[in-house]
Amino acid sequence: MHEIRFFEDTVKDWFSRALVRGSTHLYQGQEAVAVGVTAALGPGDTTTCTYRGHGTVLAQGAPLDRAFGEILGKAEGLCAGKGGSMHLTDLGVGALGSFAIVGAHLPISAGAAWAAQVQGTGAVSASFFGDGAVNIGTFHESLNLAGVWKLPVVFVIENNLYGEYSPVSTTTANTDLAGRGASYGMPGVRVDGNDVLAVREAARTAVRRARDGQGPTLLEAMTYRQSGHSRSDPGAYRPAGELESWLARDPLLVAERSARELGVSQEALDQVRERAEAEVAEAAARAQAWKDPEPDARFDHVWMAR
Ligand SMILES: Cc1ncc(C[n+]2csc(CCOP(=O)(O)OP(=O)(O)O)c2C)c(N)n1
Ligand SMILES: [Mg+2]
Repeated sequence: MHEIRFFEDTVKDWFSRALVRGSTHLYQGQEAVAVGVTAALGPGDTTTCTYRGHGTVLAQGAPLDRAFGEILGKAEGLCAGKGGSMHLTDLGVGALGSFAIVGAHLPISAGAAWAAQVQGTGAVSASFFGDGAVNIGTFHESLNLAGVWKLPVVFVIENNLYGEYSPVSTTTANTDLAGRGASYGMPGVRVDGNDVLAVREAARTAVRRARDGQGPTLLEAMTYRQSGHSRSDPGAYRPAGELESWLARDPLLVAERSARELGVSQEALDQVRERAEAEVAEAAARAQAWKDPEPDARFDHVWMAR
């Protein structure tokens, strides 16, 4: 979680200094969701996520330097520098992709789960998406098919209370999003998305269910993005005091509190944070030192109709 936080702080700094063009969607505040769910996954399991996906892909195990390299457009980046911030992908660790089209990846996770079911691999697929995706057609189609075919998939709503600048209640008539699981014959579970141990526990139950052939689960993780929607959004639409109340429940603070209660010393916790900070700084420096791709490389991996 510290690695993701330092990674995102670095990305925010790069974009605000115009070292990277375009936009980025940061994950500070939501780290416990990616880390808690992926902690319940094992080798061979897969994930898909959104354009707010740096945290998920890193939690799956993608290397810090190649993720930075991708954002910087370097040839050593995870996608040879051609995907950028919104499209981090690392098939080697089972991160099947980050998708900028809201809801586009739910059918892909259902498909990965179907492949696992047909091939009998025992693999589970987890799909991370925002509260904004629950009113997209693919949400209904994917959950329904997964329910009917009992696919080994965990659908994870990262409910951060906003879709772009709109509070959930202004776009969704029934804000009990977990409750929608009932419509598709699967359990719907709401969990504190800022408590990594609670998320891991809920995810373990869902993953076990999926692996046992009992089918999918809909998890709704209640969380908050501490930055605006994207680079250019200062988040001025948020009511006074809202950010502060969520910062008081920052997932890193919650995790440290849990660790202390379990007997971990403050010194050990400080070491974890310091090591993460140093690893992220080294990876960032390594990625910045990589050369830009050769101009001719722009035609590699591109399919052109003639
Ligand atoms: C199909 C589609 N419609 C609209 C958009 C524009 N858009 C980009 S992000 C976003 C908000 C999505 O909010 P949510 O799903 O809650 O995810 P969050 O950004 O909060 O993580 C919208 C509407 C899009 N990318 N794709
Ligand atoms: Mg949202």
